[in-house]
Amino acid sequence: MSESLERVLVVIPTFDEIENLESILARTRAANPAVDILVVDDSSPDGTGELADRVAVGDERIHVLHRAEKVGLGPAYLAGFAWGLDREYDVLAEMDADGSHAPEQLPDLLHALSEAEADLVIGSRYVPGGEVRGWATWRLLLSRGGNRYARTMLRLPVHDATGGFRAYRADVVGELHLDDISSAGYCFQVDMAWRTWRAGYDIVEVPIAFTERTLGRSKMSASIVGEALVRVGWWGLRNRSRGARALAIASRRERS
Ligand SMILES: Nc1nc2c(ncn2[C@@H]2O[C@H](COP(=O)(O)OP(=O)(O)OP(=O)(O)O)[C@@H](O)[C@H]2O)c(=O)[nH]1
Ligand SMILES: [Mg+2]
Repeated sequence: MSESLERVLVVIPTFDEIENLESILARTRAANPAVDILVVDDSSPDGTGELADRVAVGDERIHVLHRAEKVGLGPAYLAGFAWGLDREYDVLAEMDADGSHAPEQLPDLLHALSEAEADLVIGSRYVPGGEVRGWATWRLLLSRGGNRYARTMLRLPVHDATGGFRAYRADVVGELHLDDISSAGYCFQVDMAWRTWRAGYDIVEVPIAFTERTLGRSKMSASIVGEALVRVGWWGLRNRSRGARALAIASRRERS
């Protein structure tokens, strides 16, 4: 990995993940000895936040951010990113706590971030070599349909824009105007990918095996799906012919 991408922060949002937390932290540490980890917990009633505090006592590179209430994945990640930007990490990675994202595959994402000279690497279920294990057909169709919708509406050349296993160059995250993001659910992932793309940065997808959680409950809901449908549709209609990416690239070239 190049010199400038050495300090990696893995942000793991949690809500009621007490059965999954210790295992995901141990696996992350074992497979990625050099990374720092930030658990962002929204006052989980099951005590996930307190458990994270106890684990953090034994590993000075695990940190915990406690938030007052559950307001969605997007705000949790934004708080985690702000924490990481303040501390000048080089890379901000995202990973679920439920075991769907294998921490053993994080090195593939980090490697692609430096070697493929990407600005954002998405661990993708929907590129050759990627797979989904354990989902019912309806769930897979929903995810694939949602991704096709985002790709078409936004003309975003990404196969898994809703995927939440990612690594960003922190300096790029700092450029994305995070202050005006209000997306809460899956839509947050699409929002971030689209912002990255429109700002003229490069996105690379690497194949991952996504495994349905075996413990705890999914937080996916009809309102999360509805939010994504409405917002992505609106963004697409509003921005159809603007060529924002080309403009962003041209203006960055001019500045450098
Ligand atoms: N801090 C915080 N974490 C959340 C919130 N909602 C979900 N999460 C966490 O975000 C990650 C993904 O949530 P899941 O419940 O697995 O939802 P999902 O992965 O979008 O849905 P599935 O596709 O069913 O797995 C998990 O680590 C959750 O604990 C929230 O409101 N706040
Ligand atoms: Mg999940």
